[in-house]
Amino acid sequence: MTTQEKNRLFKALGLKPRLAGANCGGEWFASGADLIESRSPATGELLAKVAQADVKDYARIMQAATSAFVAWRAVPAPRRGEIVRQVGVALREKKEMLGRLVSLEMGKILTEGLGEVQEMIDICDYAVGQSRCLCGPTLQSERPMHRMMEQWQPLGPIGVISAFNFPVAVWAWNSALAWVCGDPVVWKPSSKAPLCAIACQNVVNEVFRANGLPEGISCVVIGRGATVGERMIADSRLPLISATGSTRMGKRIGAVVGARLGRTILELGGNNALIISDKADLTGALASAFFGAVGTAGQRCTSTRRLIIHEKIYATFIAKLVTNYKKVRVGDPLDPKTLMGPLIDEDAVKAYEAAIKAARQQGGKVLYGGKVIEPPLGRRTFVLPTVIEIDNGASIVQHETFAPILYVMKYRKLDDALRLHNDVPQGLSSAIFTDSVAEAETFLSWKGSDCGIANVNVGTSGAEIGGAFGGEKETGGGRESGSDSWKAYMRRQTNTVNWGGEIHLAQGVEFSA
Ligand code: UN1
Repeated sequence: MTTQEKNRLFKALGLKPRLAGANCGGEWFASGADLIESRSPATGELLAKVAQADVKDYARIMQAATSAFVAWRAVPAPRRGEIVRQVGVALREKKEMLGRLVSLEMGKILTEGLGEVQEMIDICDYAVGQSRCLCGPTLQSERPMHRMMEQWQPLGPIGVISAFNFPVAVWAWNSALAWVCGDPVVWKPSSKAPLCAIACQNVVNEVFRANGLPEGISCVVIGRGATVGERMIADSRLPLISATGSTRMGKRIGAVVGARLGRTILELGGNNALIISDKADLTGALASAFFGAVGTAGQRCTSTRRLIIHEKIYATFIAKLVTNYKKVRVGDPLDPKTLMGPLIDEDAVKAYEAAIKAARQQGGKVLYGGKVIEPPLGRRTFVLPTVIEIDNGASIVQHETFAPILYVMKYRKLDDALRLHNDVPQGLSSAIFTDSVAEAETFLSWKGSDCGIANVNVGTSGAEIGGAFGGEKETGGGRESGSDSWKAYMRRQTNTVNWGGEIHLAQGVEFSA
């Protein structure tokens, strides 16, 4: 991207070379002395410096969010939906710019950057519809002339902690739903992608201001985990913390929020496998495995990390896969010919190298890749996508490495494939490729995949927003986005109403003086 293009992009999204990291609708502020430098993962170019929020700024944000809750919860839900509809329109207008910024700051290729913005638009649409359907059932009372029902009420300000790899979409999944549910949002984005957060907040601010809404319904607080993150998770004014990140981080959040009996939605590590049966359409399986493992440079929670391939087709499939890998153009994420951009930073490259070394030591055989490549654009963040043949039991395979490393292994019987499949600590996404109904249904049955997401003839990554998103085991157990995930953002209330006048105790209990 030329300097001129960058300046145009910055102007359109309200970004400047020097920014402050806290906002609740009005001016941006931040009194922290330390600055985050946002640098392009591809070139190392300094994009902007962001002053971090400190304790005082956090207090100001929380003050705004708690008072905004009182006003926002009183706005009828469909009206809140109308505001979210307008956010969706504004995002459509800025889609190209935001998509470019995601590519520039995070390093995913442009089509994926645009796809991520599309996810924001989609969840806004979803939330608009949901705003008229925040409904509970009416239940039959055992008492005469009584009615029972269930209501869903706004919960309070929601803390959202998001990761670098989806620097805008995951926030939108949470915010669009939280807002229609009547909850303000306090967002701590990843310090590796602060500009994406600032740009999104600027879009939302314009819509909220045009509607005369008070400050505090949408808040951003960019700061250190030790300062801002720790305060958020311990803060009982945030009844729900929705966090995306590593399992290590999630265990800490779960413990602190659990100690105050708060709620969490945790979307943590995945170790997603794709089973490829000898009864599969291999063209589809190949395309899906390739996108799942190489897409986003393997930096999705849902990235395909393991292929469990039937022994009959193993050699042919691997040969085709490696042919595809050889054609991957690694380079500038904004160049339309590029298929794989850089990793987020040098630490990610170290993790990639360490995993490959460990895999070799643990008996793995590198079938393709395994190398850091000469930096095409200046920063040592470019690697070759890698295929390693290894046993599922190797300890490196049991870990999620956030890099384009794919472990491949063979199976003979479906039961063995399922055992390998589930034999990891994580449980986010999974898939089988097969044309056999029996195999497909087995995979989706109680003895099949133990993950939160299980697909047939669809890869592990690239989930639509309409489904509940999340996983089991060390993935954390929460659900975001579609289906009935909205319920986590509301307070459930059971109501019994006596319209007959006479007092009846439940269970036939008699009690009178
Ligand atoms: C993530 O990696 O945290 O399923 C989110 C997908 C995306 C979302 C991934 N829709 O790949």
